[in-house]
Amino acid sequence: MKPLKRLGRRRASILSLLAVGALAIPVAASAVPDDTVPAPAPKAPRAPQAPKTSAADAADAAQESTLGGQAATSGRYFGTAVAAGRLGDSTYATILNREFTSVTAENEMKWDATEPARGAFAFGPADRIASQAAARKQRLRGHTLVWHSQLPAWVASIKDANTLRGVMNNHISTVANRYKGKVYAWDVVNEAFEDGPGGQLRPSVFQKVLGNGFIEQAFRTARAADPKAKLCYNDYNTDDWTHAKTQSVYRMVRDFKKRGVPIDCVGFQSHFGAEGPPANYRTTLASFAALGVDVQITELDIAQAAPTAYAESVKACLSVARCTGITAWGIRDSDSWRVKESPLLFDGRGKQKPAYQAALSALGAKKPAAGLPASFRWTSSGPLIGPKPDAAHKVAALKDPTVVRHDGKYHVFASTASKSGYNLVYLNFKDWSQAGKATHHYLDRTAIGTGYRAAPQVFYNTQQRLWYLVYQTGNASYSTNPDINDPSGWSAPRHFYPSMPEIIKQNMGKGNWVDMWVICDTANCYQFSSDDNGHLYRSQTTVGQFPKGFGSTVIAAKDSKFAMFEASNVYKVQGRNQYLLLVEAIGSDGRRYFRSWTTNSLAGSWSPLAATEGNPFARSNNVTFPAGAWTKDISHGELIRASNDQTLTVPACNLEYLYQGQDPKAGGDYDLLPWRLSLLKQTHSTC
Ligand code: 9MR
Repeated sequence: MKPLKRLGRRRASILSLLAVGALAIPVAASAVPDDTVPAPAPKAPRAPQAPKTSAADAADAAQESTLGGQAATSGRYFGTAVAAGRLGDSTYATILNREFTSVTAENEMKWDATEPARGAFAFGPADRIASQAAARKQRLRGHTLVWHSQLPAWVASIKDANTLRGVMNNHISTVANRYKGKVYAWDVVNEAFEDGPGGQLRPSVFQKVLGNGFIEQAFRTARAADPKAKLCYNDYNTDDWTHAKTQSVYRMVRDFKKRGVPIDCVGFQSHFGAEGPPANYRTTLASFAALGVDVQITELDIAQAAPTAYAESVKACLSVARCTGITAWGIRDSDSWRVKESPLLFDGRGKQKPAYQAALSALGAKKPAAGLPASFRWTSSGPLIGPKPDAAHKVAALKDPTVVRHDGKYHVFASTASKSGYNLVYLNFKDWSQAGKATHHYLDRTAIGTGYRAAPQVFYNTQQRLWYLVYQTGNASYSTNPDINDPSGWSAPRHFYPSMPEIIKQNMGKGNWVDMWVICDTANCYQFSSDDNGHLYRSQTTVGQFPKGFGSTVIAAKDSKFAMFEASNVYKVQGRNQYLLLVEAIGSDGRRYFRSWTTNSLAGSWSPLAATEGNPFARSNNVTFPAGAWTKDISHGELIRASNDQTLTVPACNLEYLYQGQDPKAGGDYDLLPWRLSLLKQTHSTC
């Protein structure tokens, strides 16, 4: 918004342009206010700077969560089975180290691997897994000490109970001792129960030779060998609460707890078909947990990796406080023992599958915040706020609004235009339907005072706990107020700059220094301003020094005079490492509209977003007027923000823009043009 005192100079410059015939669009001269002067025939406005997106992409990627990271937010781990032979595969290792916070040796700690011949222990591959896990600070689940499968023939053929007991205890002690302090939980006994309706123990060599007590024996031996490791019973087909096998395991655990047999956890392998977990899966997990043991999903894989089935499995664990973690049984489909069923979270090339996203969001990950669209469409209200003249304020127009929502109310500050000059007005209201009824508080009655004040910007400085009103007085000025509801609380104007920065003087030509705008990131506060001559200026100070110290003024963006005219807004886009710049331009039809750019850094260069007349941020050609096209100008205004602080954060979706428009037929004295405030609402928002 131009300062009144420069009006004569600006009008002169426009008239001189008209005189040399530089302007092609015919508009009745007497009806043309200088704010709607036609611009040169449209050239596609130039981008101020070359596009730059890679830094944003990287920053967004860094914010993305991982399975392990997301599980950790609820104190859980998310693990995977690993194969020692694959640790050298870089795709595999990259995913392993990025996503998982626990590992289980898929085969390397089993009996056939660790004691292939009696007393001849071999730990090479298991040690590699253990040391890599330690180096990466991943938990290690020990799998498994006593299992009928992958059992060397020399054990399976033992017939003598004392011999087998000795062999079993020695195996447990030796292996558990080897990984003492490294293994967080051991599957002490694996798959001891039969499937089917009987629910009895499987006739393994251990059961046949040692009797049913072998399980208790194994747990007691394991506890003695590594008293700090959690000791688990692990099985499959124990997910459905009604199954005989589930009930048998449940009775065993209940009995162990009752008699003090050392058991700390129960593992549910959870090798599911495409239908995923049974409906009563949560009941199963919760019922075991209620016995006083931790429960864990230990070998999760699901035929065809149905995303909902993965989500259900994850949510079931999350619903049980003592479900302490989830392990997927492998990383890529090509690593799986069920390779033909593609049951895992990553495809053979290591790409995340839909099941991955489903698991991640079931763990509570928020979807990456949506970004701004590349084009905009709006619907406009009719005029909502117009002047309320009183005896001392013969106001002809309300202009240049700034708005925040605080304490359940919109607080709007605007310029008042009248024959006697510009000043400021404040009003608040609960919703837009009441905006027209709100009381207008004229701020020239406060310490802000009379004289030229215009184009306000309001925000709350969270460090100083003060509201700031930034506005133009010829210099860039501000007032502060501890309570936005109290119009009389504003302090007298203070200047940000001792005088107009040199670079502005040099580039402003016949323009005006207008529309000061402050926005801060975590380190610095920046002040943007326009010159009605194609330049966007930027000064900076530190957050700590603000409001003092604005300097190092540079041209942040430039274009031709009318393509980058005035009324710039700069915002942070919520949830993104992105900033949005809006600048008011004068179109080929002589009407006001907004162009937009984005950047990743407030001190960086700006890339066009919707920045042409054909694809504008907001212009009469992308706005519908259900209540009648009351204006052709979409002029100086403000986005409705997501927060009121100095970061000037706006949502990426469902944007609303409070702007000034005017009756297209209006004309005459510029200061008496009938500007009114109206609201644009974004349509076709993608989120
Ligand atoms: O995934 C393991 C596979 O590589 C082995 O060939 C197989 C041998 O029995 O064991 C697989 O893992 C099993 C796990 O140790 C216990 N629960 C069932 C798993 C899938 O068979």
